[in-house]
Amino acid sequence: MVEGLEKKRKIEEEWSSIYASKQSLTRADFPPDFTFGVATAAFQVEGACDEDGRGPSIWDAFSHAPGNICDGSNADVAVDQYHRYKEDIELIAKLGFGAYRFSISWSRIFPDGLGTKVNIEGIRHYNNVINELLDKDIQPYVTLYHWDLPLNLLESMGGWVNEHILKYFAIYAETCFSSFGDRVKNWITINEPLQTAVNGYYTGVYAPGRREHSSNEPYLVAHHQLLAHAEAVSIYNKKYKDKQGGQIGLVVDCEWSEAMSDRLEDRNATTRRLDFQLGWFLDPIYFGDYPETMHEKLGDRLPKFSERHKELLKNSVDFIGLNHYTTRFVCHATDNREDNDFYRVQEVERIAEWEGGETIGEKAASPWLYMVPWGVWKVLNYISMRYNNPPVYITENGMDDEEDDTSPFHQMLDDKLRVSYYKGYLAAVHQAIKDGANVRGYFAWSLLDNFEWHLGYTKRFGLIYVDYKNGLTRHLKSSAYWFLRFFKAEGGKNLKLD
Ligand code: GBH
Repeated sequence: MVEGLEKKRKIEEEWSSIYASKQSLTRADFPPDFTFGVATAAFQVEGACDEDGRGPSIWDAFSHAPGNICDGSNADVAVDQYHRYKEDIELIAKLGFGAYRFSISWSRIFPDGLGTKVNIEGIRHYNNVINELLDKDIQPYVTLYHWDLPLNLLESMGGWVNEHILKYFAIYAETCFSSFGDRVKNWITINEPLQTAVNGYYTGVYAPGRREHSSNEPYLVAHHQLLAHAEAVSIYNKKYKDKQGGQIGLVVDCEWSEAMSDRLEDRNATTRRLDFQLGWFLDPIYFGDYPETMHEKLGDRLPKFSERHKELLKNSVDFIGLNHYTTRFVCHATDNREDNDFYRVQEVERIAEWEGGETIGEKAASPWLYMVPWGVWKVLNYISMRYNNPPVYITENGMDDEEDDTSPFHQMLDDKLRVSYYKGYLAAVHQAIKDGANVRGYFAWSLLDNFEWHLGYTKRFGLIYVDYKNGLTRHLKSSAYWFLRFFKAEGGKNLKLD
């Protein structure tokens, strides 16, 4: 038997007997105050790139530079949510979701990022969005930073590698709290700082596409994002929280890592892997420093926290937002086959496919995405165990289909694989709650097909299909109807289908 396969089959067997008992799961099986929402991010959906005083972001520059986006596209128009937000909110309401996670485009609020002059048009736009949501009884969950740094902050000072960015982020965050916090009760400072560090400054597949100083910049960029998060939270807690009565957290992304064998070195490698994803950001918040494993492997490359920073970071979240999509088996490896030094330094190898073709789960369209529902069950239990059961929202979960203009329309809308993904993953979340994990909410990624970063419009993550060839019209997929029924069983709201 090839290494790992026996273990995988054992886990699958255990999982399938749990799953068998959850076939008819509905919203009513989750706690009454559990939040169900859908998510997007400004750059991926808004478009209107130079309207109403918006300044350029690093993703505008990056996507316009030849070779960075695989289909040569950009997000100048994206799916035009800037103009169609009412229609989109209407759809969210119609499907029965009670929350919408979206992000604010920093350069709509401060076009050059510097925080000297607020762009009133930007404030007006998000006021409209927030008011429209509340009107429809949908709670806004607002991300302040989902990767679209004002371009000027990169060009004038190097963006996240420069400590001065903390000041500008603090001004921006406070402007949002004071402008919107009377109505927004759920704040997220930063989305997936790991990705900005690793893909922005290591592999270079995300903006700003840097690779040149990959032995230290990713760690600096992560460090400054953590501190910017903590400064923003401290402002919120001191000046706004009591008055406004909201909560604030950080969104991290984490695959589940399952040890390839019970050998100690594989188990240690798996811990290391989780430390380099999750512990990197959560250990400083809960324990006051980076994980020991990172210190061991990185030595001086890892920036240090001052005592003041440690204090600031400690317990700087009311909840953890978890973006989770997929899972890998992990083993110890010093002669790493991955062509990425980020994994070489960790001395881990990640496995999703075995010789002979067996995979860890069914494949989605993105090459990294395999459907492994039991992974979310395990990662939720891991977080609960390691960090003393903090409140967790799953802030993203979903899978993608390949854009295929040869498939008949009705086939693209009948996204059976996505339905089975959500059925499986929600059952696994349900099981984690049953085990005692403090899960408070769940957001599907994404409300609608959108600009999938370096993969352009070639991947479709939406519950709602966007017809790029016909005026960006929206069409519900089977998965959207599936959610509608999932809510309806409880006698949910806004159920009229037409
Ligand atoms: C999320 O990240 C993002 O928050 C969201 O904006 C995005 O649309 C969604 O994923 C779907 O991708 O191409 O091999 O370099 C999830 C974590 C990390 C998954 C980076 C994709 C790129 C791998 N992502 N990863 S690769």
